Amino acid sequence: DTATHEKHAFAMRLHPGRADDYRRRHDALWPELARLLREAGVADYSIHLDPASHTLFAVLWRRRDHAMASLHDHPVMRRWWAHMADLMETEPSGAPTVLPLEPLFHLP
Ligand code: RM4
Repeated sequence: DTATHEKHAFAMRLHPGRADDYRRRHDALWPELARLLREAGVADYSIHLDPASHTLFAVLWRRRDHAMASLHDHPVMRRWWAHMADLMETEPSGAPTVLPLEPLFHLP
């Protein structure tokens, strides 16, 4: 419910030709990463690909008091990002490049 949760969307970039690998690795998402994300307040998380631009659109719900910022330094998150780094555009920190998305419309 929107009193306690908010929707959050952002984009990332996939390397061309890596969609199958990206899907396969997420089909086998580590249970400890799923647990970490849920414990940080994340739920109902999906990632969609625009195959023309190789842009990944991530949409999730999170608790308004979520702890997503703390994920950055978590060893499981860092290991997952290292595991994904050959597929995605990443920052020197190892985190995937995040392109902010501006919400412009919402039909409740
Ligand atoms: C993505 C990327 C994101 C992570 C998801 C589960 O490929 O690594 O940071 O939240 O996987």
